[in-house]
Amino acid sequence: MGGKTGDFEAVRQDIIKLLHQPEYDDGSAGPVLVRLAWHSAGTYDAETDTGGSNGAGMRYEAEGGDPANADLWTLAGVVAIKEMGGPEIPWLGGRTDYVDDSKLPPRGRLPDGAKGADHLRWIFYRMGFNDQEIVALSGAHNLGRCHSDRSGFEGQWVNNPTRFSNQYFRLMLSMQWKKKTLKNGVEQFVNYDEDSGTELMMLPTDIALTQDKAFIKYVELYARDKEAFFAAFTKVFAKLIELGITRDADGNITNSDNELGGYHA
Ligand code: CCH
Repeated sequence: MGGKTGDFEAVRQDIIKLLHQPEYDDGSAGPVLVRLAWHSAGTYDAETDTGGSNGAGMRYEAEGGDPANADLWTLAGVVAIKEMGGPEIPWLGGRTDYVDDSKLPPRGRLPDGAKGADHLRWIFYRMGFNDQEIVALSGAHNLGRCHSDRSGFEGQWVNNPTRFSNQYFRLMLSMQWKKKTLKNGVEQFVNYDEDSGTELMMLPTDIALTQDKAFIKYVELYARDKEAFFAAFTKVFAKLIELGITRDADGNITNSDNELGGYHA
């Protein structure tokens, strides 16, 4: 990818074009791209300064070796969020596709949806997030769905999973969530709405946000105040995709072998 700002505008436009996928899930590649951005960044460990989106280390886990680069994954996430009605998240380029082997994160750094509040804290504190930020980030589950052939969980969190909003928090509080064991033995929470005939779901980690004194304060805030959620999500997603990256005043990344330098988009 070239170094000029204009190049990223062209890339943004290309990403927008590929979002519309009539044959895929709910007609959009947006949610899965947001998850891609999160997984590329969410391996970060502040203590050892390993993982994170810089270096595109995720290539090494991907079967078939997808050579897409680290900037593209994070940019696709922010473009998808905006196109789905979400906030405009500040984004800077300059990540490299080079990663020192010793900086590759071990497996198991991403959260397990079957667990509870302690696990969420263990995972997200490691990246340097606090309780408020954990709840704000979880709001991404307003988008997309679970696929039993990928995670074992099944279904979507909200009725319109390609529209970014605070509906996930609203439903979390307003509906009765019942534990359900799927055919594959996986446990999740569901709400069946007789009027619409639809079943919505929550992961055990989502429900854990309502069962913890510190977390539920923020769930309540974001459920009643969409603007507060959008502002918090903007800040925390921007932080997520910059984990492990330090920049100089011009936005150039200073802590990686980065011949191209950084650029603002
Ligand atoms: Fe997530 N997520 N996520 N998630 N996630 C899944 C799907 C999406 C957890 C587990 C799962 C974040 C945090 C967590 C998205 C964004 C974010 C699935 C279903 C599981 C399981 C995967 C499948 O079967 O396809 C857990 C646990 C946590 C703990 O906090 C964060 C943070 C973000 C982004 C900021 C998005 C988007 C999806 C939908 C993907 C799709 O394919 O539609």
